[in-house]
Parts: sequence; C-alpha cells; structure tokens
Amino acid sequence: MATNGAVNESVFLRACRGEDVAHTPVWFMRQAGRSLPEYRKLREGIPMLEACRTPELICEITLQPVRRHNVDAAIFFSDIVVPLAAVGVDVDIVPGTGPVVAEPIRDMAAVERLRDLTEEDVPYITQAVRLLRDELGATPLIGFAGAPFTLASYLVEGGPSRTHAQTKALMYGAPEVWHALCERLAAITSRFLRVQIDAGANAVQLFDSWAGALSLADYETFVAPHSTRVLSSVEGLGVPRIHFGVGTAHLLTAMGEAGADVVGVDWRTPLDKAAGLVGGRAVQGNLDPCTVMAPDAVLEREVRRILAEGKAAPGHIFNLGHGVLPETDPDALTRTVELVHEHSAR
Ligand code: 1CP
Repeated sequence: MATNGAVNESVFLRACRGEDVAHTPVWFMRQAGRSLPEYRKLREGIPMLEACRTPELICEITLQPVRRHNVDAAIFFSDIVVPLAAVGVDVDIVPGTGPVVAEPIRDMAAVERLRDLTEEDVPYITQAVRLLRDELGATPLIGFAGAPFTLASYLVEGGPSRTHAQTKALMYGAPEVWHALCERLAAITSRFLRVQIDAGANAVQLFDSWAGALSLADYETFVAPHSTRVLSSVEGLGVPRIHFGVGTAHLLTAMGEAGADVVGVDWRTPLDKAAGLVGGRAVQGNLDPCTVMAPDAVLEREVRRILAEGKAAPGHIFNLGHGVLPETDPDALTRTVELVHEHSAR
C-alpha cells in the first residue's frame, strides 16, 4: 500500500507511533452521525445499512465532520454489523435501537452456517476507501471493525443487551460453540480490516465496546485469544492498531497485550493511570461525552486535565471516552477541537 508522505507524517499517525507532535491530534468516536444536521438531512429516507453500502454516501458522511470540526483524522462511516450482513446474516439496524439479528446464533449448527468474508462481498468498502483517500489529502483515514466478543454479543442476544446474559450463558455453558463462533468472527473481522487497509486506510480501530462486562479472567480465557488473532493479522503493515472498549479499567493491560499499538480508554480511568497499565503503548481518550455539553469553563478545564494526564504515555490521541451522543451540539465539538489544539501546541 502506497502511503502518501504527508499522511504518514500527520500528527495523528505520529502520535500513534509515539513520535513528537506539533499538537495533540483529536478526533471523536461517532463524529459522523446524528449530532450533525447535514448527516440527518443526507440520511433522510435511506436505511442505515443501505447508506453503508453506497460509496458516495459513505464518502460524503465521512467527510462531513472533517470539514466541520477540523479534526485530525476521519473515521470510515460504516457499522460493526456491515461485514455480518455481507456474509448473509439477517441483521438490520433499527433506528433508536441499534443492530437487531433475526435469528440469534446459539448452537453449533448456527455457527457453522456463518461463512467467511471475501473482498468480493464488500466492493462498496473498497470503492469508498479509495474515494476517501483521494479526497482526504493529508488527513488520515481510520478503518474499523467490531471485535469478536462485541459482535458475538449482538449475534447471540439478537440485539443490544445491558447484561449480555445470553452471551455469557453460551460462553460458560457451551465453550466449544463459543470458541467456534469467535474463531469465525475473528476471520471475518480480520478480512474486513484487511480490505480497508488494502484500499488505503491509514490506521484501524478494533471496537470491543462491551468487553468491560467481563472479568479479567473471563476476558483472558474467552476473548483475548480471538482479538489477538485479529490484531496480529494486521500487524506489520505500517498501519497502527487501536484497541478500544468501555469500562475496561481492569482489562487495559490485556487489551494492550492483545496486540494494540494504541489503547483506547473511557472517561472512568485517568490517562496517566492508564498509561502505566498499557506497557509503553500510546493511549487514546478520554473526555466524558457529556462534558462537551458542560459550560465552556468546565470543558476547558477538563481538556487541559486530559492533555496533562496524556503526557504520561509516549503518544496521546485526544478523543471522547465513548461515542458522541446524538443530542450533542456540534459547535461544542468544534470548540473542543480548538481547545485541544490551542492547549497542546508545542
Ligand atoms: O441511523 C443512524 O444514524 C443509526 C445510528 C448509527 C450510526 C451513525 C449506528 C447504529 N451506527 C452508526 C455508525 C457507526 N457505528 C460508526 C461510524 C463512524 C463514526 O464513529 O463516526 C461506528 C464507528 C460504529 C461502530 C459501532 N456500532 C459500535 C462500536 C462503537 C461504539 O459506539 O461502541 C457499536 C457497538 C455499534 C452497534 C450500533 N450501531 C448502531 C447503534 C445505535 C449501535 C449501538 C447499539 C447498542 O447500544 O448496543
């Protein structure tokens, strides 16, 4: 993959590699989406998964927050269930709910029906990444995928779940089915990331959003081997790997060891503490998504605190601790970018 020199020297990629930067890079998880009026307008009457299969829409939606907020990276507009739909899983993204799976996967027969992903299944991903690389200039593009555990939680539950009870029941009750499922998901996720990298993505983020629901022991037994497979499948390609989950204070060391270059941290763990747990890796985070709705003086204080705490790691990418909330005022995100740039200028 030919990496454009200016992209390669961007503050975002330099920070991922732990190199000196002119200012701390910042982007926001879910920066493309419902907080933006221009997104809501473009999506009118178009179902989410259809938007995710239309290269021109993917490209435009990905660019919207880059134009508006002056963020230091773009995140590819898609969803973690897109590769599952591409291999024939009957999944839809229901407005106001999230992914809903028609036939939950809870036995070996269902696992065996889950086939591998090929590049030919997702031509719109390759096309959209190429379009974006032409448009983005020196701004890096982050590709992403869902980690096996988080994907499995939707497939086993049939939709979003607060407790992940069915998922854990399968994990404990039928570990051979669980591991077979995660092996297939690891293969699908690895291929999905590889397609994005081959088309020109400059970094990848593995979202294990719900891994924090597990104890460290269960994470190590049931999840880490599969996430490690995914992350090692995209190692050595010159593309930094970010590994993120919510409520993962107890898992940060293991998530780094799974093969990440950068560990994403939610707002519950101060970055200086996180830096001590992730073994010399860069960190990403960790403003509480609610704080962008706070008075400006509070926002400024929190940005400064996080920038100071982030100095404990060899590299820091400023982000929220989880995705932008839909009710967020987009101007507050633009303001956050300004504050990060201003207070981190070297
Ligand atoms: O119609 C809509 O606008 C639907 C809302 C929406 C959007 C904009 C969903 C449904 N997904 C997305 C896009 C999306 N999903 C992105 C886009 C790029 C960006 O960040 O700007 C990304 C990275 C995701 C990834 C994703 N989807 C995750 C991991 C990140 C996270 O937030 O933890 C997860 C868990 C999902 C599942 C999902 N898809 C959509 C929703 C509402 C959910 C969460 C449901 C739940 O609570 O379980």
